[in-house]
Parts: sequence; structure tokens; C-alpha cells
Amino acid sequence: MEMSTVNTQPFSDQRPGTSGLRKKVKVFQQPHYLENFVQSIFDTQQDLKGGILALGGDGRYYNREASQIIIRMAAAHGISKVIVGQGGLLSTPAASCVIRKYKTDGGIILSASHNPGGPDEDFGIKFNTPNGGPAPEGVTEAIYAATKAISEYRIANGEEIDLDSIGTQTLGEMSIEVIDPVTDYAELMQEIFDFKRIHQLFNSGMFVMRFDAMHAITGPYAKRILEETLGAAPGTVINGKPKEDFGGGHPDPNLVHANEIVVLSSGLDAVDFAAASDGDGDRNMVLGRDFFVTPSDSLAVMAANAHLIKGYSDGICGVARSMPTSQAADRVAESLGLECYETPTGWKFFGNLLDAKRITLCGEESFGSGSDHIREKDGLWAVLFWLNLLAVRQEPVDKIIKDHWRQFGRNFYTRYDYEGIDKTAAEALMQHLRDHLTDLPGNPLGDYSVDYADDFTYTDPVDGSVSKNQGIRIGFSDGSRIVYRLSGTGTEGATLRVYLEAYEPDPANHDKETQAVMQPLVAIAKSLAEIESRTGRSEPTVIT
Ligand code: VG1
Ligand code: CO
Repeated sequence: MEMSTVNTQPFSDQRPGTSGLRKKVKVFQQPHYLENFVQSIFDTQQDLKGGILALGGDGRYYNREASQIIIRMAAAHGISKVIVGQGGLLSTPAASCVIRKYKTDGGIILSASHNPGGPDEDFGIKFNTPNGGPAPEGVTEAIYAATKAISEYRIANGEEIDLDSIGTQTLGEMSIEVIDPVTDYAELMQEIFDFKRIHQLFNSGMFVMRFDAMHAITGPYAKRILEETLGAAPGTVINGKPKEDFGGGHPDPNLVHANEIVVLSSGLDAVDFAAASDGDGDRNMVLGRDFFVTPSDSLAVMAANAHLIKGYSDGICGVARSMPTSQAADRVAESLGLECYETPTGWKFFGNLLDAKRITLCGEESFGSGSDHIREKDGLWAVLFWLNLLAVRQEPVDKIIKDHWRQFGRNFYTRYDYEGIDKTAAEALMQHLRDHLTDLPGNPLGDYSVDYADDFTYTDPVDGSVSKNQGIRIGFSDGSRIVYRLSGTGTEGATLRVYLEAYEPDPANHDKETQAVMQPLVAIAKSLAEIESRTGRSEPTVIT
């Protein structure tokens, strides 16, 4: 095998964010940009040399080219085997499944998740450790340090690798195994859920579902599992053909971008159950008839009902939620006598808790939920969890949620995103909040009284690592909260996220409209952070 050693210079902007390195495609297409980052992964992860690497991506523009480059660099680095999804494809949860099942020494996932794709849009790359989860901060910081010192990388020369034929080929000493991207994942789902019961639900003739794959990676997964295995009617999966640009849309399963299934689940002809997943298949949105399930409630309901699901029938050992996620799951954990953890935003913080068997279920308000079956959030898993639950309880989605509220109280929840604002202004806004944190506790804000105000610091209970500056929390005496943080996944300017939560124990108030209930808190959040004067925005770009 012929190999080249290429001289290069560091790029200063290769620090991974909430979930890997995300940049515009044009940035990744600069000579050496991708190569520098990949070589930095290889140089910092000792076990990869002579080891096995899993590789796959969400199919967005540049996925194929990047896969070719990474495989050649793997060969030059002395990796013994690359397991790659056919066509260079693997959903993020499937990649995690493959890393664990084949005990690889890590994996590279090519994705910018819910960000748009195409030549002028976003691309991303992320390293997952041998437990199948996103690299923890210690690892991403080491990779970043390596990107700042890099002077050369190595790459094998030669012809294009055939990524489309299933089977094994070689490149020098290295073998490349192209696998079907769906099979291993589908088998895992079958172990966790009661496929027979879900099959009966679909066969009953009384249950209609739509799944919106948003022209992204979950199309083939959902078709195989829902339609071909579980007997859902053909056409259940919509927008099921993956496209490099996701059909020009945002593959982000929320009420704004996945509006197609919001419409299909409303009104007279509404389907019974609707769901969507994002670009790389790790997010989910779940809807009943005329009914939106907030991701925070979804996690709480899963925790409360896990014993009804085959894979969790022996009980769960604990739950975790990201800090901005509503406290609905905490109430379930308390009543079940389970440990409940509050972690910073991003799935990488759940890995240690899952590995140490301190938690079984975890979730984020950003349409993410998952369990110990893998180490990523998992969109289709969440959909199958709900399907299994609907099949067992034989009740509609809204009834399950309303019963849950009656038992535990309702955590009204909304998130305001101010996208594409000026970075300096966003940072100054956060600093202004930080500067006033000590003035707040004990004082009234509107009708609320501040209980605590801090910039969230997390100490990992397993390895003791400390993560600072994870978002401003303002907690009120009645359990309501306002949280502010800046996004770590965007590629343009800054995005301010404001998370609002209000607890309502009285069932007489549970049917109120979320935005109406949240208005007093919204007003406080806007004025406290001086959002309009500092960002020039009177309203957010997206409300979920
Ligand atoms: C967002 C979400 C966060 C999620 C992350 C990755 O991060 O808020 O909860 O873990 O995306 O999800 P940020 O830093 O932009 O708020 V995905 O599906 O984009 O991999
Ligand atoms: Co995603």
C-alpha cells in the first residue's frame, strides 16, 4: 500500500461543541481540515492502532467523500479493521449499537444532526468511545489540543473504496467490512420491545400511525422495523428516502420543522399516533391525536411505565435528565425511590452514569430520550417504547399523559430559541446574568420569589470530573425555573436558548394552554436578561 505523509498546519477552530465538531460544509472542504481533525482523533486514542473502528454517518452532503478520506487515513494509521455502514451510512444510535456489539475501539460518526445539509449547509464529525457513547470532555479536549499542534497526517493512496457492496475488502493490511446499517439495530430493538404485541396493535385495524423520517437517515430503519417487521401499513413512514440535503428542510423533529405530522395528527382525520426523528436518528417527537407530548413529559412517562416494557420489566435503577429538562422525571424518581441525576446538556454526560449502572433511562428536553441499551439518545427506540406502551395500556396518548399529570402534577414547559444572534452580544448577555446572580436569591421577580440563582456546575459522580459554566439557572420558591444557555451546536453566530418551566399540581389547571400559562415567566426571562435591547430581537425564532 502506498501512503503519503502530508504536511499541514493547525486550524484554530476545531474545538468540539455539545456534540462533536460542526461547521459549514465549505469549512470541512478546505484542504486538510477534515484530515487534521481525524489525525488528531487517531493520535490521541491509543487503542485504535491495531484496533477496530466503526464508521458511518447520516447521509448528508459530503458524507461519502469524508468516509473515503477517513478509511484511507485509518489504513495509514495501522487500524486493523473498519466496520462501515453500507453507503457510509449509520444512524447515530445504530453506530452506538455497532460499536458495542462488535466491541470496536471507537467510532466516528459523520453528522450535524438536525442542522440542514447540502453544499452550503452543515457537516459534522464526532468520535465515540468503546462504550458506544460520545467522547467525554476529557477526550474531546485532548483531541482539540492535538488539532492545535498538528504538523502532518498520513493517508493511503489508491482507488475509491466500494462502500455500496456488503462484504469485506482490504486496503493494504486493513480490512474494510461493509455492513447493512439496519440489521444490528433492528435486532436490538426486537430484544427490548414486545414486537408481537405491537404487531397486534397495527393489525387491529383500529390504529393508524405516521412516522416522518424528514428525508433523513431513519427512513430505512423505520421502514424495515415499522412496516416490514411490525406490520404497519405501507405509507406509515413518510419522507422515508434519505437525501443529501434532507429535501431542503431542517431535519429537526419539533412542532415547527416537523409540521407535516402535526397536521396529520390534528383534526377530524387525525391519526392515532405520529412521530418524527431528526437528521441522524437520535431525536424523537411524539404526538397523539391533537396532542403534543413534551420530551420532558415523555421521559417522565417512560420512567413511570418502564415496568410494562419487556426490556425493563425487572425495574430501572435510576434516571437522569439534562439540567434544562423539566423536573417531571424527578417526581417519578422520587415516588419510585430511584436516584435522579441532573447533568449538563449533551448525551456525553450520561455515559458514566449508564456504564456504572446508576441509571437506566435518561433524556433531554431537546427531543432526546434513551436508555442503557446503547450510549446515544435514540429516536426510533423512543417511538417503539411508546408503541409498546400504547399496545399494553390500550389507551390513547393523551389519556396516558393526562393520567400521569393527575398523579404527579404537570410541569408546564416551553423553550424560546433566539437563533443567529450576534456572538459578542450573546456572550455579554450571559455575562450580565452571571454578574447579577448573587443579587437575586430571596428577592421577588414579578409574582415569583427567587430561591436560588447559579451558573450550573456539574461534578460527575462516577469519575469526579467537573464541568463549569453549563447554563444559568434561576429557581423560584414554587419550583418554577428559568434557564439560559448558549447553544454549542450552531455554526452561525450564536443561539440563545431560554428554557421555562412552571409546576402545576392542581388537575383543574392541567388543560390550560402552555404559552398562556408561561407568559408571566416569559416576561421575567426577557426583562432579566435584557434580551430585546441586547440582541435586537423582540421575539424568538423558534418556540417549542
Ligand atoms: C442541542 C440540544 C442538546 C443536544 C444537542 C445534540 O445542543 O440542546 O440537548 O444534546 O443539541 O443533539 P445545543 O448545545 O445546541 O443546545 V443532536 O440530535 O444535534 O446530536
Ligand atoms: Co441528532
